[in-house]
Amino acid sequence: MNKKGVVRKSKKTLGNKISITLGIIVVLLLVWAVLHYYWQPAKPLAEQQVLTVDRMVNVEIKNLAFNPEEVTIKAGESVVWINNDDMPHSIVFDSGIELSSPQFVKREIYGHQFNETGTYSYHCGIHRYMKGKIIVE
Ligand SMILES: [Cu+2]
Repeated sequence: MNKKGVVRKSKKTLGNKISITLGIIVVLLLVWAVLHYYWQPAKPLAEQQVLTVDRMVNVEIKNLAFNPEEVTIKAGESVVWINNDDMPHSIVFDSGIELSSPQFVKREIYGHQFNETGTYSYHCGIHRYMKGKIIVE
């Protein structure tokens, strides 16, 4: 009787330990899932490209539009977008290559140096109807 009792008790304790361990694992997984979903570290803008100030053309983003919408520059020159809207925007080339900026908010800027000639159509990655064009001669 006694032995059976001891065995039963230890089984119960083992079961409790397993449940607690599983509980902790489930909680940790949930915490990880939430963090993984919400925590996306933004790449520092400065790290992406170093620009020269020989010639920079500014494009203001205001009222969900790029102004000026079309800009002509020479190869090697840069375009700097200045967000003056109360919402985030981004710069994404229509071609899907070469340029895809992170989202940047009011009073933040994003710059890109254009070294290759060509016509670069772009849009905002968030508001796809916002369109602009950079012509590099
Ligand atoms: Cu936008």
